[in-house]
Amino acid sequence: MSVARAGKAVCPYCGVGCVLTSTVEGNAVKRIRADPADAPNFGMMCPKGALAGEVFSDPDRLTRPLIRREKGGPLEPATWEQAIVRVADALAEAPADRVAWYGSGQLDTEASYAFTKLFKGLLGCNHTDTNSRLCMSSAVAGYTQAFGSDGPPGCYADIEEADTFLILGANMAANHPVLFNRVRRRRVVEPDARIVVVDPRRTRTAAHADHHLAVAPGGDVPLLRFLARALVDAGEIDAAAFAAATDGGAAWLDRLAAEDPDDLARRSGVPRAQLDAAAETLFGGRKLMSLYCMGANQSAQGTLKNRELIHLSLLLGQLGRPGCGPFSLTGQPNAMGGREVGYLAHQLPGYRLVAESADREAMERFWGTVRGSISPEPGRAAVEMFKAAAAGATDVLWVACTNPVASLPDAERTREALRRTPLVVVQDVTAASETVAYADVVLPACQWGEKAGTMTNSERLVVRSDRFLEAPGACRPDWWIVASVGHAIEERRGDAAGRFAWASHEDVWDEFRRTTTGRPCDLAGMTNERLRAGPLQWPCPDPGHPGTARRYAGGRVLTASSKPRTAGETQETAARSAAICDAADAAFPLVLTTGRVASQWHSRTKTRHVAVLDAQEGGPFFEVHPDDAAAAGVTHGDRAAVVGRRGRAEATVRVSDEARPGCVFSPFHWADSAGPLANVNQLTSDAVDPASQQPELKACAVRIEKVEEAR
Ligand SMILES: Nc1nc2c(c(=O)[nH]1)N[C@H]1C(S)=C(S)[C@@H](COP(=O)(O)OP(=O)(O)OC[C@H]3O[C@@H](n4cnc5c(=O)[nH]c(N)nc54)[C@H](O)[C@@H]3O)O[C@H]1N2
Ligand SMILES: Nc1nc2c(c(=O)[nH]1)N[C@H]1C(S)=C(S)[C@@H](COP(=O)(O)OP(=O)(O)OC[C@H]3O[C@@H](n4cnc5c(=O)[nH]c(N)nc54)[C@H](O)[C@@H]3O)O[C@H]1N2
Ligand code: SF4
Ligand SMILES: [Mo]
Repeated sequence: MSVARAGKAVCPYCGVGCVLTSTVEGNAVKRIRADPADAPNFGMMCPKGALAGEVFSDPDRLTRPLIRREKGGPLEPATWEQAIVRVADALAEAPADRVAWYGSGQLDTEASYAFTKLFKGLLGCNHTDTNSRLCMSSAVAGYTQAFGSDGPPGCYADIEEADTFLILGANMAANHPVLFNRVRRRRVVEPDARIVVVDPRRTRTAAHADHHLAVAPGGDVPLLRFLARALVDAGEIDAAAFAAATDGGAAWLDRLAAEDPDDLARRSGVPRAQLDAAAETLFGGRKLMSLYCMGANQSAQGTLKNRELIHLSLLLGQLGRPGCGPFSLTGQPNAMGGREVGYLAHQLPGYRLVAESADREAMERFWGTVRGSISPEPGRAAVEMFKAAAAGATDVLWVACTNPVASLPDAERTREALRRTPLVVVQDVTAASETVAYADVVLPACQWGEKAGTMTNSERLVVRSDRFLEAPGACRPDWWIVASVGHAIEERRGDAAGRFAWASHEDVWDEFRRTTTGRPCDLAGMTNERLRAGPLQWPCPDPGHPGTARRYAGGRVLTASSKPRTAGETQETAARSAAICDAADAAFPLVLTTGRVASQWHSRTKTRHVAVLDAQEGGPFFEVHPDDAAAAGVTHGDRAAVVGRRGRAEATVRVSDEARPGCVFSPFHWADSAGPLANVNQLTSDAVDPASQQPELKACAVRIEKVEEAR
């Protein structure tokens, strides 16, 4: 196969989805440029993107399939045929409810669709879920409950028109840097623009805020209700218009009127005067754009936090208007695409649901499978999937493009799930993933640049990436690996349907795009030819359609009544009773929150190879407020343990008044390979949001103990 001398691809890191052009010499990336012609980055990129060519220098790169003949034995080299037969036989022989797939928002759409078709279509198994459950599922639930459909209403270009940015639970300066540059530039162009940041920590993002509200963990819902109440009390709201334009709005306003603003302020953990001042940035018909991420989603109240953010836009009557609206930032480069293919346990392609009989029948017809072959029961969501596996409920667990040992809450249970499951299949690019150590079959995949494929960024923009590098050894594109297993299972069954007989990624795309015809995320008009020419935003129903920047014009949404729905009383009551599930007490007086730093990506399988990035943080750390450090008897630079109800982790103490008193922050980038106690997910709680099943990774109760270093 010939390889191009330059290629365009979506940056392999965050959901901003910058398009990067790589110049290639030999089989190595020589230089990466952000092409000014390409949306959405306008010639910008951050250091991670600029240095993304260095990830190819991985000494642990997987280059051939590996098989472990028995648990405890060594991983030995194998051929693709041996590996595929081993996986296909195991999947075909196990009962459909004893197999599971755990994937990733970093897989391209083609691979994500192939996995969904293999498990839900061919095997009749809905136990498919991904790290998106740890990431975006509260946003999915929030949008779907409010608008009758997932997916953001607006687009990045709203940033250039907004007056007030409400950035909640998002450290954009570190984690969506190019998009944050657009926010900052807006304030230069329009000096009257305001930034309100809601985050317990004084982050790099908060440093740019006009108002930093250092919310108490679990305090977002009362904080957002306070802002809503302030709008009403200031006479900024046309209550009759709001009630008429929404489903449930009148009752919602009544409940809001019954709240006591002082009580809301107290529960938010932010002084009333600061809240009053921040509320004023919403007055006078100013255009509000809310930008939110894991501080909103990773919570047992994640769905309600999303809904309260949506309520603010509805109250202001701004849904569907340029420069306005609720905008959920996606984390991974294809977090959106995975939702479109329907890989979460309750979904089917094209924003369909397994619980809807019409949706199941449509997909059974499309896939040419027997009527009734798709189970009507939603499968196990991520946390439930690993709990079940740890309890011995699973025979085959296929993990692709994610490192659950490092990233799922309650790491010791994740390890137990992997030890206990008879056949663990791990499809990855590097043995640096902690999860590979638990694999019985390792499937080596191509990484970015070594394969072509399609991804959707935060603003529904669908981008095709080129292949411009030769993959090492026997690595194969993810979609090819799935298709080979699907084909082998059909052959075993004597089924000649050829459902996986795709010759290229373009064949997979062509099939997938047709599943979305007439659906909310309609991308049927995005032919391969068009995507080769440039990106497009959905909905894009036919090949002549230009794509859609903003949905819900005139405030009309996809619910039965076309009106947005407000949250119900039961949901609000539940949120009031338990702000944090794993709450602090005398034994565990502090709240640990976890997240990210600018220079590292998740479990560091990529960024550890980029010297400049890796040098930026010394290793795992706990950021602690001076008062809490003093109370625990630790000082800056000490080695300390953070101890919680499920385990402990150790790291270096950073004393900083950027921390909120009572809160400890630790990044989750360093896991088992950085030392036996580096993995902060040994502490995190598996409590989940009841609607979204998203775990509460942002809050668990801990105490700090000094560790005496052995001399
Ligand atoms: N450099 C870098 N960039 C990344 C990633 C990465 O690993 N590294 N990962 C990508 C992915 S997958 C994702 S999902 C995004 C995540 O992007 P972000 O959501 O910005 O990242 P986090 O650091 O996890 O959490 C954001 C903030 O939530 C705050 N927070 C904690 N608890 C609460 C709370 O109760 N309320 C509020 N309001 N805030 C709270 C934390 O203090 C933190 O500053 O980043 C993407 N971009
Ligand atoms: N405590 C705590 N835990 C968290 C979070 C938090 O804020 N706090 N955030 C959660 C969130 S939002 C997320 S998104 C997750 C992320 O958590 P993970 O998904 O576990 O993180 P990564 O390190 O990105 O793992 C991706 C894996 O895919 C491999 N890979 C890269 N490219 C390819 C490819 O093209 N094909 C294949 N097959 N493999 C590839 C990489 O080598 C790596 O092993 O972590 C979650 N866990
Ligand atoms: S902002 Fe995100 S997508 Fe853009 S270059 Fe940086 S990491 Fe890549
Ligand atoms: Mo994420």
